[in-house]
Amino acid sequence: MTYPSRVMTIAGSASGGSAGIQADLKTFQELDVYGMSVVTAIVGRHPVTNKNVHPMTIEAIEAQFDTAMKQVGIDSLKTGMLFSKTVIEKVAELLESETIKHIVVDPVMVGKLDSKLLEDEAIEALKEKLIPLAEIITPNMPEASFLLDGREIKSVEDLYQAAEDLYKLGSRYVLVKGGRLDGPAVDVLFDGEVFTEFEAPRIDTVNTSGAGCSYSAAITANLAKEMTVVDAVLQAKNFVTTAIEHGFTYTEAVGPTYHAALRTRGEAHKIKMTQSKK
Ligand code: PXL
Repeated sequence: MTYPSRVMTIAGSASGGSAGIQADLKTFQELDVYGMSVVTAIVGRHPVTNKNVHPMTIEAIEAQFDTAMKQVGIDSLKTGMLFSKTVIEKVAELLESETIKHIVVDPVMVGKLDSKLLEDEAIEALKEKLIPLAEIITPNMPEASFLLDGREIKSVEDLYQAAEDLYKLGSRYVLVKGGRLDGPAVDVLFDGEVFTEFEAPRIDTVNTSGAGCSYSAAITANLAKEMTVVDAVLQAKNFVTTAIEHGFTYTEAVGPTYHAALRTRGEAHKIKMTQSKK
C-alpha cells in the first residue's frame, strides 16, 4: 500500500465553505492527497456586532501545527489568510524549525466581499519573514501591487514586470495571477531566468469565491506529488478553470467554484503555455 502525500494548509476558516481552509481541504481531497489544517482565524460576520474576523490565539495555532507534524508529518504546505504580524512571525518560526519540502505562500489580503484578511502592519513581516521561505508565492494583481508598494498593475506586461520584481523578495518562483484583466485569464510564472505564461479562456461568471485559495491549494497538492513547479501550476490552473466553469450559487451571494468539476464533469480545459527568457 502506498499512502497519499501529506499536505497542510495554514489559513482562515470561511464558514460558507467556498474559500479558506474549506476550499483548501476540498481541493486536497479532489487531488488525492492527505489534507490537514491549522486554522489561524475564523471569518464570519456576526449579525449584531458586525465583527467578521475572529482570530485564534498563537498557542492554538502552534498546537495545531505541532499535533499534525507529530501525528502525520508534512510533505507540502500552503499558507493562506494569516491576518496579523504575530501570526506571520510564529508561522515563519514553525516552518524554519522543520524540513518541509514544498512551501507555497498565497499572500491573502482581502476577501471577495472586502473582508480585511491581513492587517496593514503585517505586510512587512510577510515580505521579510515568510516569502523568503517559499518555493512559490501566488499573488493576484491587488496583492502584487501591495507587495510592490502600491505600484499599478493593469496589463500583461505589468504582470511580467511584477513577477520579476517580486522575485527579489526571495521565493524560488513567483506566480502573478492576472485574473482581473480583461480578456483571457493570463498568469505569469518567473524563476529568475525563465517566464512561463499560462492562458485560460475567460469564463463569464461571478461565482468565483475561493478560486485563488483553490488554485494555490492545487499547486501545493501537485508539488506534494513531486511534479515540477511548471507542471504543478499548469495542472492546477486546469483544475481551477474547470471548477470556475462549473461554479454555482445557492442564494444571491457570490457562489463557490465547484471543486468536484474536473472529476465529475470531465472535459478539462486546454491551457496555453508559452515560455520566454528574461
Ligand atoms: O478568498 C480569500 C479568502 C481566504 N481565506 C478566507 C476567506 C477568504 C475570502 O473570503 O474568508 C478565510
